[in-house]
Amino acid sequence: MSSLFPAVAAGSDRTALRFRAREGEGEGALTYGGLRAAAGALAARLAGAERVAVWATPTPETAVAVVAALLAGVAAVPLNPRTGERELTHVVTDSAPALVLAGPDDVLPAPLAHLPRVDVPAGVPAQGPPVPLPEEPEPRAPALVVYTSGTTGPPKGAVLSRRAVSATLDALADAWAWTADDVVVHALPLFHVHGLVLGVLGPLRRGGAVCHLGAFSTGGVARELAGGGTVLFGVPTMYHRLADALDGDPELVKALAGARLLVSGSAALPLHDHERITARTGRRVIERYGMTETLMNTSVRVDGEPRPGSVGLPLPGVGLRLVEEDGSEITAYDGESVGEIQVRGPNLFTAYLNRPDATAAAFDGDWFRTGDMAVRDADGSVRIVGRKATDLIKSGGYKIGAGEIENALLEHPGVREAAVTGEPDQDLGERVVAWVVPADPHSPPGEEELADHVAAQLAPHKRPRAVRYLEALPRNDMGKIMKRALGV
Ligand code: MCA
Ligand code: AMP
Repeated sequence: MSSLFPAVAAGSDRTALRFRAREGEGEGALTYGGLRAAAGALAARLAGAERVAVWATPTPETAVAVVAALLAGVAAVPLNPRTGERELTHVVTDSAPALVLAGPDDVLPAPLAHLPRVDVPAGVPAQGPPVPLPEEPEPRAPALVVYTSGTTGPPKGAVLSRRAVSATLDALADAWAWTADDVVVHALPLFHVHGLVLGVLGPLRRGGAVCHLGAFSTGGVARELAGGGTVLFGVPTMYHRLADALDGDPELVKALAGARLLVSGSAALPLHDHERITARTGRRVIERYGMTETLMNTSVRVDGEPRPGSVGLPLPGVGLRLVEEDGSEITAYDGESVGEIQVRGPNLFTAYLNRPDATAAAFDGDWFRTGDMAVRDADGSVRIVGRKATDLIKSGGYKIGAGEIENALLEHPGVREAAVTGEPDQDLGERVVAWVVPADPHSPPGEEELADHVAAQLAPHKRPRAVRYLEALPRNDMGKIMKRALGV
């Protein structure tokens, strides 16, 4: 029978997880044997639940909690521990978890107060004889529910099956020659696909190791890559900061030059940053392209041509087509004809939880409409040139819907009207900008007050980085806000 994590089931003395934030406390690392013992014991307490929430701090407890849920055949719903009141309430109401898994020292906020809490013990459990692991459910059973923003309304929960997780990780292993000898270094949050599925479940499926930095720093990346890390995962903002730091930091240059693989994803890595990194380290950054709903679709291959600016070829098992506005398929690989990327394959999500309407609207038959616009080059590789919806903002690699921020701003008593746009930002790719008509023009709410309001209701990464005050929003004859007149 197929197993999601053969190396966990086998247990061994090899290192599985290392979390640098716990350095010095002796609790930051787990072997496969330790992970089997910790997650196996916890799995026994989750049996029978449909879904469990995981307070997804960047700690080994989060990894143990998610692996325990997967061993138990229970879907895990990772929660951003910085989520504000309104968004957290939505996520727990929508996903209705049976309980919440958290670290013993975590303080959980009010929207979780009604849920039974199960603490994930910190540290390595005393190891007796291996606990028997439950039978694995069938591959189509849900593994994770990951919340992702749309253009309007609150985030939707993408239900990801066990098969989708294993298919995407095995396809990446093929493209990247990813093995049990790899040590993946990263500092990504563990409540999204990039950090959790690729960055934690990926190394565990291979039987290799993950080293999590706790928080991103160029020094931390240099230290871990010099100290045995082989692969770096990051969003473009992280690579931009690494490129900035290279000039004055020979240790960092050496560390990046010595890595087996540097992988960027979640948003486009600007050519300028590709070039700066390659010029100083001799190494090329590989881009892969995915989505919460689809997991990974394409990647530049480690054994292929280096292609800065391209997200590479469809991964094994992934069907990809470009479709024009009128629904016709673009067959030319001419590097010029732009169409929407549509994908199908075992990597796709099953549905949006409780949202059959949104699920149906997202598909054309079995093809998922990504909303990303691209061209294909002569060799079939994909270059992303833009996005269909201007109301989706990618900031620091996080997807943010303009509508959810507008709704939060409108709840502030000092705001009469609001529109939110994304503007180019060298560090973040795009920054969130709020255009606000104050209720009282003589005492408009301050920028910081509005940023704090959004951070407290939704999440800190969704806060506006700039607020612009207007007397009225530009509207067309139908009363619709004309965002293009706001400089979008
Ligand atoms: C500032 N802060 C605030 C406020 N202002 N907190 C509350 N209220 C405020 N008003 C705090 C923040 O919480 C944070 O705390 C600190 O100030 C800095 O915040 P921020 O500026 O947001 O962070 P940053 O340094 O700019 O972060 C850059 C980053 C981050 C590290 C690159 O954006 C990041 O981790 N991005 C990864 C996104 C990601 O994983 N996306 C994957 C989804 P403190 O300093 O304590 O932290 S996409 C995906 O999964 C698909 C499948 C794919 O393709 O990968
Ligand atoms: P999310 O739903 O948060 O997982 O974000 C998915 C979106 O991130 C995709 O639809 C793309 O717009 C974007 N994305 C991910 N990887 C890349 C990449 N390598 N280049 C450009 N855009 C990317």
